[in-house]
Amino acid sequence: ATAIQRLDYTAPAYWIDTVDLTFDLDPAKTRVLNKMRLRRNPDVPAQPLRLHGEELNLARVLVNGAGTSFKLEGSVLVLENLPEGAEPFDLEIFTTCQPAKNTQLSGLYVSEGTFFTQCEAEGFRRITYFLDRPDVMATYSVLLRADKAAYPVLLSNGNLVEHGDLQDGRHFARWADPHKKPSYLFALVAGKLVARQQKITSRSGNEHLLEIYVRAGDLGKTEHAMNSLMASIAWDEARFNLPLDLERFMIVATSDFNMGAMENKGLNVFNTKYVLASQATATDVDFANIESVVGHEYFHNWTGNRVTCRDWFQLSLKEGLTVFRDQEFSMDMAGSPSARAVKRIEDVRVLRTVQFPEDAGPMAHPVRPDSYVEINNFYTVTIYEKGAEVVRMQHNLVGREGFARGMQRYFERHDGQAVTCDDFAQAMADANPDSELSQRLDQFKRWYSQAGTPRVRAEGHHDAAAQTYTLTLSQSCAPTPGQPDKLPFVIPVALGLVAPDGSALPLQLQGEAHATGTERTVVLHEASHTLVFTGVAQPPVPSLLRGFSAPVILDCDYTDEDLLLLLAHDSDPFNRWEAGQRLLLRIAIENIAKGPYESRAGGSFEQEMLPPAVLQALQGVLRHPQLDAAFKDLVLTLPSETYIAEQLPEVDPQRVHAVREALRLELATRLRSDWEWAFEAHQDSGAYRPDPVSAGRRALAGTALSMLCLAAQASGDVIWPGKAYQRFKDAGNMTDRFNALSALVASHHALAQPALERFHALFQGDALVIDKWFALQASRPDHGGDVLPAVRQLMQHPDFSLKNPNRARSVIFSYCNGNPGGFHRADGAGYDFWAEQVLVLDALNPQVAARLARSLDRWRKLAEPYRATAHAALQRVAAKGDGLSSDVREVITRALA
Ligand code: HT7
Ligand code: ZN
Repeated sequence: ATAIQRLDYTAPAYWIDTVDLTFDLDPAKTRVLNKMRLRRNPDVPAQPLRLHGEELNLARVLVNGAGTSFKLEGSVLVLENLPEGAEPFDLEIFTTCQPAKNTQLSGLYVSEGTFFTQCEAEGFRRITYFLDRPDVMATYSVLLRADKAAYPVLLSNGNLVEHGDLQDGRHFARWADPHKKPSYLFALVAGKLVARQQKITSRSGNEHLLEIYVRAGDLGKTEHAMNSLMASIAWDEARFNLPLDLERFMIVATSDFNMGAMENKGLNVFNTKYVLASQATATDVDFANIESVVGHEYFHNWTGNRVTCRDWFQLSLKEGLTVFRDQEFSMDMAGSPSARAVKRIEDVRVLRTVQFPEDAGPMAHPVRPDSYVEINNFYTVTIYEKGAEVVRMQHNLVGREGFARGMQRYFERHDGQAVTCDDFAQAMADANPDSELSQRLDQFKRWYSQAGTPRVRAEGHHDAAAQTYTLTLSQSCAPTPGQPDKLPFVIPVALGLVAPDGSALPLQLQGEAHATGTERTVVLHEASHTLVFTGVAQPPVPSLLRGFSAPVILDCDYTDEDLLLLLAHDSDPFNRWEAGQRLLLRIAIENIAKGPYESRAGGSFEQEMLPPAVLQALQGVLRHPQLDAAFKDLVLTLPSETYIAEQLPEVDPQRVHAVREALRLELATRLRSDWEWAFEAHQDSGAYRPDPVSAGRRALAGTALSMLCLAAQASGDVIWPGKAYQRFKDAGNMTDRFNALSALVASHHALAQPALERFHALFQGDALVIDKWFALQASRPDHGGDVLPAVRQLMQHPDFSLKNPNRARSVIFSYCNGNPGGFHRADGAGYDFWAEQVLVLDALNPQVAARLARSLDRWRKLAEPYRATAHAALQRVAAKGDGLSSDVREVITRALA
């Protein structure tokens, strides 16, 4: 397959104004009659109509009711003899497809006896021939016909206009969507489902019907999703003045889904994982994810659906903006400043452990990519998470009110259109003409066009005599594929200065009449810039990039004492956490460098790694009377193996694993009585609520239990594993139960096995809980290479299926992506397993296979023998050549380039 280039964009040669679809639904052979009204695009030279299609059987093509000549060029239907001139004409296409055989889960497919569609990005062409591109927006009406007993519920986008019975036990429903939309937002669902319904009146007085459709036994698990939907609707109206524009808004849950959820207009389809929750079956993290994903898909109703993307290179226009909106929603829902900070830390953690490596690897691409082979490969953390950071920087440069004005300008200009990332930034700048964004818009837009994570180097110098503090900030960005040289970015750096006593210094730059505040944002736009602060009597510690004000790597030669000061006193909670992480990271890296690790592995590090001052500081945080439990939990969690590895020039994954495990053990044993206190002090007796404060308390209690089981395993103590087992048995909610089970499994205690068996027996038949059961075992800390055989064993379990993406992810992805210590084996067996699974999955579901194919993106960073065996595994997959999907081929080709 050839690469598609962003700069090759041309407007479509035809517009499609209306689409009238009739489906005769049958799993083996579904008939699709597609009647369209088209017209030539007068702005484009006359040319044949070329319609996309994939795996369709074409039966008939009529133009204005009469037969016409056509040809098939590969999968493209070409019509040359179309009416000339500007008059609209009718095109009727009759095709059939085979939903039951569709294991790719793109287009029309069957899941547990119910029909679903997934059309983003290019799935509509698997349903009918079409101009399957986001800038072709049409008005749809849909007639669904199916057997009534097997498919009692028939849904599509918009409003139900007619329904009734047909002969032979069949029935029909006709839906009309009042809004124009691109084909990727089309959806239908047909099956045996039940709905939780909720009527609401919006702030503007309009009435709406909200519905969440699930399988019959799951209705009791939809309350949280419905509450999240109502909260999302209220939030978007209150914060951005964006109301629900539909009489009816539906969510349908399916257990077979390639991603998290899909924002089809008025008919969102969700992975069950992001809908179903009860206190007995879902953890606090699940509850939070549901709120955020329900919000995300709902917010797409404006950012993505009302204003969509001109082409798929602009994907971040909707995804980056909508992630920013869902992050803000979750923060607003969380309430307190401290809970907001916790959410920010969690989001940044994802960005830095997943997106930064992507931006430094073979799949690095700009937020607005320049080319792709398979668009499905570009639903990446760069498009989503870095894209959200780029929107966040705009938000911070124009302020909260200014951002709301920019959004308003964006919708005034572009409602009903398919536009570009540039259009968004332009609206934001135009609505804020005096802002730094507006003044440096062209340079700011480099965030969209240049890949790679910029590094900011900070160097400070205190002049005691002059009472000045000079801070020089310089930026650079390493080459990425196809982009050897980078121009400077616009980098907002939020900063403050912390005095040796921990107080925040008033900030006054040379030339300013007086000090203003203790925090400000300086905008670094040159390669290097120097700031001189005056009135600084004693050497301060700079607190830089507060709240992670830009997606960059900050290099600053902090001493341990500097970091301890920030950890204890920084008024910015993000940087307080960051200081602790820097200290722990430094300790891990020093010890990784010490080697040889063989003699020190398995927790038998002779010398203590944590200096007393660091241990004391961590203890201080843990015991702090004011700090929130969720924040404490984040501070006391070591940087992940992946994050540590990313900081090293060359990675020996086993050494990273051994050092981190040993550090965890040390933290467990040396703070043992503090963990005991933390566990006891964070027990909740009241009714279960998944709010951030109670969830934080459960998280800290869970970490404490885990630490206590770890310490017990080393000392031979039986009390804490016993307590963990008891808690596992008696817990009143899944969070506590699963934390207890994880503590036993991670500490390799003998009680882990009976607990796992009991857990499986208790939740047999609940797919989402059984996914957790699989994932926990596949991601448990490796001891002497014991995880891979366990993973192979798990794949023999009767509950395992490769066809179900959630289940495949719970075992294979949990191992290959979520368990570096288990996966990166010196004998290369983890990589052999990976290659095997990529190839098997590719035959079933290329989208899921291509995601798995990304596990070895960073193979070039590995030390020997890992590097050579990883390389060989990649070559083994590549050797399949044309037998690979274009999805997997693109990922592997880039990795080997
Ligand atoms: N816009 C959607 C992205 C998506 C997707 C969802 C489900 C299955 C396949 C998919 N391909 C692309 C989801 C979102 O970002 O909201
Ligand atoms: Zn999205």
